[in-house]
Amino acid sequence: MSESRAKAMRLADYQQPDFLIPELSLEFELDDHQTQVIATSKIVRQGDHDRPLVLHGEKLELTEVQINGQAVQPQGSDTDLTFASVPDEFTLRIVTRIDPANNTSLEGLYKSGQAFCTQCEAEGFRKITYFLDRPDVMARYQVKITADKARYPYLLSNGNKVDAGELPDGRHWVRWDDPFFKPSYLFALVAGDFDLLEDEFITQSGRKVALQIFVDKGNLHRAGHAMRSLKKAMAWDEQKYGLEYDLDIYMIVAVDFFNMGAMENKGLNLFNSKFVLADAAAATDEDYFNIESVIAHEYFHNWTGNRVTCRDWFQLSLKEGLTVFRDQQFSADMADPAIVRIKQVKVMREHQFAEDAGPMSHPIRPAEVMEMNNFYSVTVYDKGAEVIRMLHTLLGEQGFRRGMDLYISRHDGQAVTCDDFVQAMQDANNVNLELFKRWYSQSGTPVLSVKEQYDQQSGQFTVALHQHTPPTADQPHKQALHLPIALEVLGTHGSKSQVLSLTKESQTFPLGQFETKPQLAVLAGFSAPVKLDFKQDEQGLLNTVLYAQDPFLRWDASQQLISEALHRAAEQGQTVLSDNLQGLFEGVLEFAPEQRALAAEMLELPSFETLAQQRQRIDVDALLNARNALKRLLADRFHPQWQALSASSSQSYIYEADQVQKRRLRAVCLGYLAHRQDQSTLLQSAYTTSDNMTDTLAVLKACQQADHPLFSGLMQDFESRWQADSLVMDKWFALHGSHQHKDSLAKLQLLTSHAMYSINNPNKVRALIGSFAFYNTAGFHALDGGGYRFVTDYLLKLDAVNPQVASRLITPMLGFAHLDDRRQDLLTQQLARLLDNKSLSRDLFEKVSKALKLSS
Ligand code: B3K
Ligand code: ZN
Repeated sequence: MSESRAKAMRLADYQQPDFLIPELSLEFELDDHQTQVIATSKIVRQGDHDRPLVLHGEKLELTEVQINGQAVQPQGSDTDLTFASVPDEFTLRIVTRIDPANNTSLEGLYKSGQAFCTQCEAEGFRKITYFLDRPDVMARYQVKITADKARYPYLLSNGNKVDAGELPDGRHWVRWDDPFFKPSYLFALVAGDFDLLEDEFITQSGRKVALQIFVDKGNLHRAGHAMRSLKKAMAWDEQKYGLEYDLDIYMIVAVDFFNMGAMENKGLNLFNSKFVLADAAAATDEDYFNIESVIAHEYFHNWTGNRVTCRDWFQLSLKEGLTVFRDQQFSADMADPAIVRIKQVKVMREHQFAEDAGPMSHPIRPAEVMEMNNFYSVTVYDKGAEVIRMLHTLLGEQGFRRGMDLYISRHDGQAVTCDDFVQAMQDANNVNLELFKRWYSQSGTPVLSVKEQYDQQSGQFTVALHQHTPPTADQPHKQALHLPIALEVLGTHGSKSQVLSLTKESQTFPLGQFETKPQLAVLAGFSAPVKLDFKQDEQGLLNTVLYAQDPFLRWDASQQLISEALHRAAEQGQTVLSDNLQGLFEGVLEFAPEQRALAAEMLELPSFETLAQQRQRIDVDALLNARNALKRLLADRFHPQWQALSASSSQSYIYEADQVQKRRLRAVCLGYLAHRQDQSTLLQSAYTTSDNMTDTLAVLKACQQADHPLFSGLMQDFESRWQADSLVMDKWFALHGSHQHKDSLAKLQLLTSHAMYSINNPNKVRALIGSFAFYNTAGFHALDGGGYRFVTDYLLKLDAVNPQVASRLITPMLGFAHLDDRRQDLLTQQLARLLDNKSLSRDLFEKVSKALKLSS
């Protein structure tokens, strides 16, 4: 990689664009290897300067350039095109050729199966034509697409279809006009042959919007849930935020080759088919949930992202943090809010805390970026959403809405910054959020220490809070943050909830007078993204589990109790079922039939990844052993209860709350039962009688995790049944990838040549290799270094095909400070091998170089 490509961009260096491009006309003549793009734009100099015009462009073959109709010869490089001197206002015509069929990076214009499609965020538009490919340059787009009519009956782009025609040679063309100014990252084009699901939505002001979902031929019956989700999201945004859809048509296209979940292009969303297609036989409850949430997320971007967009990519959390928060609110309204919250907190603890603790640690508004695609991170998205949630907690529901209204009305049609957002919240509520803004520039996970004090004589109960953020790879010094701390005080006469506002390093708060020392439970609803350091005895935690009002607090207390027991067992090399732990499971099992969903969450042991984030150093083998041993002990001790609660229901599958809760609890129970040798009949029959993917997968997962002898037979049966279904086979690949078994690496090797596997398809790579690296703890961290070596070998191949996917897959190799010296050495050696590769992508280079610096 050349030196220039390794340079980082800094937020502090931001400058307004020297030129604007208010109008752009694009003409595409589609061809697998020789697509011609004619871009005609109106360019206007900004301000009084004579600087050159420098357009971005990558992997383009330039065939013609004209300024105001006159041919010119700009200076080209690998990454840009420079026009030394240009008029103040002019028309630029650029003709380029591109090769979509060989574009395996899935960025720019590429082919997914037989269809043409695009992905431009963040900086992919420059692979389509030379342009000012930055979000603060917004244009009105007119697009004409020409292609063979038989192979590509649908030719789609943003906005409204305004004209169409046929050519004598079997080709046809369509013209699209998007009336809204937009940055280039929101441009989209699709051409292909699809099945089409159509519906409509009447907005609150009475406008009719045509809704269209395009799916691969034969998949129409799987698009209904996505359509229902879209309509729910449209109605919810009107009701919750008064935000109405603005175009006459909203299109969604599902494709099989996609780097991420989905993309919010104006009026023409592109989706990974995994987040569109669902039917009972092939999709799980979790798939149904995710589809609803991703469809909503992309829809919500129409206002938070598209109408009000980002000034520069450092501000990505402006749209992503806010839109994740909005989709979280939506999901909480559609399902059980406590369960939805628990799911989000697990993501924070398993993945975001790990990112903060590793070499890629960055604030939600990064200060320095080498490859923007590396910053579509759990920090920018999920911690970004936590920051918005804290604002919501501090301002209250109505205050937050006032802030949103002002933000939207003040900035509609603009490209703005995170500061603009906080300013709107501040102005609408007459509060000072200066200190709060630190969340945008400070990385790291704060540790909140809690000390309670009870004065026997006066009955006064107080709490002393102290915050401390340990240094991170990117920032050695940290400052105090503004933290909303929601807590519950459980006295003999019920419980009292309140939110404390911690603005200093240490503060003491009086909590009232009590006859006897009450029970304190801190961080209700996970009111701030922090680690909690609150030494409580097991009896106190048990009380919280049983008596707190907030279901999140109850779950969290159960997880703390179990986590501590597991760490103790790992340290002592011996796992026992203590009285308190038994008491916990007895208590939860008692209310499990009434509160199924919450009980299921409590009965499940904390994941290895969550446990790993709770200690500075972990012993991988000891912790894994302790977790498995506890599972076996619990399997035996509560055997009759697991059996009773795992009885299957006779209802046929529908995706609705009551059924979802039953299936979830049943899956947890099967997970324990599979650890006993006498349950083969029950497991086999649960597999055979299942009429839906949720129950089927529950059996497979249970057998996989317990390494049950039934596993391989069931997997063979599953494969023969589903071998033609690409999305279902991803589940099968993932089960193999994460199967902790002595032969797992050999199996993995074999599966990379399976007929349904392809290194070019990100879903396959994530399913097989991703689930090995992220979740096959024993295999990935094997002490002979085989797991690390395998992933590194694979990354070297994958990086040449698709750097974005490679860069996501490397995550588990980066944060190793908490591993033992031997594993740290092994990982360092493999990272050094990657760095030795001179053609390593900028994506991987940024991560690997940071990781190696950290460890030295
Ligand atoms: N905005 C897109 C993500 C684009 C990723 C670019 N590497 C999806 C979303 O967050 O809605
Ligand atoms: Zn998004």
